[in-house]
Amino acid sequence: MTLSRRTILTGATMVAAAAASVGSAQGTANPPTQTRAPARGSPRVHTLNGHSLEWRMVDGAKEFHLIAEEIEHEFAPGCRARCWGYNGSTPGPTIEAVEGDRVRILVTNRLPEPTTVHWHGILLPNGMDGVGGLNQEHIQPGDTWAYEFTLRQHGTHMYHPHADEMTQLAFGMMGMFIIHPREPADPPVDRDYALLLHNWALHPGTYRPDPAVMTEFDLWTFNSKVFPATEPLLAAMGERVRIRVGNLSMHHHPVHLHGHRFVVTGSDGGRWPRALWRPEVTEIVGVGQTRDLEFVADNPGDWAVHCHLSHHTMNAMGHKLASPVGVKQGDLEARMREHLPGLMTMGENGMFDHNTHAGMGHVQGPENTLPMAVGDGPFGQIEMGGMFTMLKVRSRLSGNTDPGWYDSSAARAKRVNAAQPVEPTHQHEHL
Ligand SMILES: [Cu+2]
Repeated sequence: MTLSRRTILTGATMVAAAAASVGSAQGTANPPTQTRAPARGSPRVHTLNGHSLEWRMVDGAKEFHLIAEEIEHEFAPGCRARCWGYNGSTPGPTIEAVEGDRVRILVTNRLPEPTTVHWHGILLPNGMDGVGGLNQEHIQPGDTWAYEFTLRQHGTHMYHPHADEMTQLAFGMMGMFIIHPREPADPPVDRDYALLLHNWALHPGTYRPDPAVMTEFDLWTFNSKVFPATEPLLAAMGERVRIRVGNLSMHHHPVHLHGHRFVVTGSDGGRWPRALWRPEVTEIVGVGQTRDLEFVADNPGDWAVHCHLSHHTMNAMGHKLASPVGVKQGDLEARMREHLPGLMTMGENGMFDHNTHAGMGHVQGPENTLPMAVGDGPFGQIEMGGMFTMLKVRSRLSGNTDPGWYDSSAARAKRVNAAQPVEPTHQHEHL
């Protein structure tokens, strides 16, 4: 085993595979098959890297079936973990219904411990609220319970266990619950995306999240994926786009969109009156909150969409090392290599070099651990991870196919020959 400079950076002990090999998910039951558009004029929600839960009409109610179970989850190629989720995925499938619907949601517990489901933000009878011990007895392993209520509102909501939350949320149990309005939204949207924010304490070299961690997380995810495994958002020029963002992580996240202004049009409380809509380019989505962000895609290109906390657009890293930036390392590398073949010192001039090498796969970290920052772009390493994806706006798209990189050659920053700063003038007197 050789030490790498990533190891030096992270300070991570080379943990021998801490967990047993990750097993495959337990089977899922036959899902209902009927599905149809939720409401006239409303597009179906596109849950990035995910899907909506199918339902069938039974005794006058839309019947959904959630199966709580252990799953094998991939955050991005090179990083997997044994997580808990619903119907084979984390987050669980998005539940979509229409205001006024009667819904029945069967919940089967295939976990090794009791669970419940709380319907976060949904107005319902007290006995349907899903707080274990308060509103109901817990759902024991092997049991199936039915929740049934009529949807009296519309908006962007969520679902998650209200039983051993510390473990069950940390392991990935959550999903979106989207209620479309009975009347089409005004103005109608052409594309409706859903993103659920979460954080994971998947320590380097391990295969199961650590539920005891409260602040120092290793992975920050959009729909339980990290960049570059996060699916891009697509929009054709002129289309109105809604991004529904929910947050069931342990941190607040300022979600930032490049190239466009959006208006914040709603929250867990439903669609806001227009007088409350406000233009933003960054919107903080607090823990337990949802926000609806809407904009017209009117600026072609590949635009970054990300959390603006820079550590949230990175993958696992050490939190306790002194900063190496500006520290002259001299012949340290050569001398240490005598004892640690393959070692590379790093960080003297910043982290760019390290990110580039790591992103190209030249630096091996602990097993099952992604580089801090990766992503091949058209101009080199994007140096991102975690909560990062792209909005790809094009004059035309072919279905949901990724159109590839945008050709920005018509207007692109370029290198110029001007090493000295321009002499300051007194322009401020002549504005
Ligand atoms: Cu964040």
